Amino acid sequence: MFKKILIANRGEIAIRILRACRELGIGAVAVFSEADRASLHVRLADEAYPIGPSPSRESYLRIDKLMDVARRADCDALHPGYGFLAENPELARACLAAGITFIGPAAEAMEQMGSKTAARQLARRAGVLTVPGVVEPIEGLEKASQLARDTGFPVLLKAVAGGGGKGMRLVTGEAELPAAWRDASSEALNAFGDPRLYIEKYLDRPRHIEIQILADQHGHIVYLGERECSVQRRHQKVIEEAPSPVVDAPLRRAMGEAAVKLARAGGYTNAGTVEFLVDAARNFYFLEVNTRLQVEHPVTEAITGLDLVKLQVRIAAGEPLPFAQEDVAPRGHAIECRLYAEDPDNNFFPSPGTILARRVPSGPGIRLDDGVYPGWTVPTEYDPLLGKLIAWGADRGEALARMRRALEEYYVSGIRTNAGLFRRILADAEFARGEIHTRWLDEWLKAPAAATESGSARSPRSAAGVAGAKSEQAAGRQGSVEDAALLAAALWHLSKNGSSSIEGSAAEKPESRWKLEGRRAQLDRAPGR
Ligand code: MV4
Repeated sequence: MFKKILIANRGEIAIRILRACRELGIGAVAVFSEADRASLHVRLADEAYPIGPSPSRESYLRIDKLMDVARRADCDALHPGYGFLAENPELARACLAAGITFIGPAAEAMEQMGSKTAARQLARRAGVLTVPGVVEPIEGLEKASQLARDTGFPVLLKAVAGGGGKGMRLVTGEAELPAAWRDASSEALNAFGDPRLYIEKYLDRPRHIEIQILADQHGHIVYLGERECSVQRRHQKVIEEAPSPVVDAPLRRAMGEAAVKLARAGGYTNAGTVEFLVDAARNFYFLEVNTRLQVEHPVTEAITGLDLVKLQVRIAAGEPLPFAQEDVAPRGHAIECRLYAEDPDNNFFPSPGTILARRVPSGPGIRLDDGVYPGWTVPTEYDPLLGKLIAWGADRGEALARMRRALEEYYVSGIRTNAGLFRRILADAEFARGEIHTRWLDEWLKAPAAATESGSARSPRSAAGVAGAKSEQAAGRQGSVEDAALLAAALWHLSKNGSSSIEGSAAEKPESRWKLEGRRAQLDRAPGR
């Protein structure tokens, strides 16, 4: 087993990985940018090393700096978390060259899945159904026009190097193609440095359902059931749950076996996710493979009782999977809400700032994976994810009830969060019935009040829509009154606790004593000392 793991990430996922290290008796080494000097992952780690200025280009995305720390701190493995360099084959290669184990699949597997057309070819070879369309990058507009007609409109132009909706354009007819081609191509070049596009038949309002897999280095591959991730806003997942309300045992088995076939054909190892689009008739089509641990992995952990991060570490260390497919017995239902420092009442604008007070939910079936503390300032330079709230219940009804209850307990002041949005979504009758698809949230946000009042009927431009906008403003006002009252209570509480607490609180003075102590103790230690 490894002695020391470099955690090449920040925030809640760095802490999640650190916790796995602790349980395995492995040293956890954190890295931090200037903006993250006082971040919780730094405080909790056994060692922490600076890797540069706040912009991630100059810190968390610098392979050379990460490898330098890994070598100097004598790490024998590296966990990339998600985002940043997690799916960059160059980091896996650099680790291999330095004799440090990369906790994830081989660089070659990441490369194959990184090209969406190569992944589609692999799926076809493995006998897994893909969305109709092409499996080769398209040469130019002329060819595209022919292939779009062959596929049949409406089609989607997608970036070969894509993912996450970037470089994607819907084309409903021949006339739209030239402009869409130009736009998608330049967006793809901008985002990925690769302008190549391919074509898929457009599916209307599919569900996004993904299969978690684990593959060891001895040819054992298992699937751990699915996650329903259809509640998304602009290609960002907002709520995930397991199992999916529409997947029964035979469909789970069919999707799981398809995912395993694909992983086997691609020589895949470690944890991975195979994404599918599922249409209204419950046909499933391969979409893409995520070659990393995902944000939403805790819902799978909740229903399987497995620790995915510890399993990733053990697989990377060469251990065989400690169980077989027939031992995987999902139980109950889990749901996750992604808590963001953003303002749903102001177009989801990021709301960085200093957290003044925070009350964490707990009790039966509740897990909070976050990376923040009162007095800490949410930096502006990264994704403003505060953490994830996960509720487990014996069935979907109990999981939803626990999530509603936990959201009532959750309280943060000093910044805006999207917790209120979750309270409203969890009160929606359509959501409660599991009647969701990939465009559900974007449509729901256009008429939230109509949705919560009637539960389903909504027409964004109707009178109900206008009334909805009004009541949302009222809710916003009520929210700030509530915030002010709670803020006053928190300040009063602080002032009651002795003279030093108010002057000494990080909310008042960023250079507080305890922060300085923390730095002295941990942050500025030079590697190797
Ligand atoms: C699609 C699709 C419909 N038909 N492909 C969006 C991001 C990228 N990963 C794939 N995406 C989609 N691909 C075909 N052929 C609809 C989407 C899509 C979507 C997919 C998953 C989750 C949310 C989504 C929101 C809008 C569109």
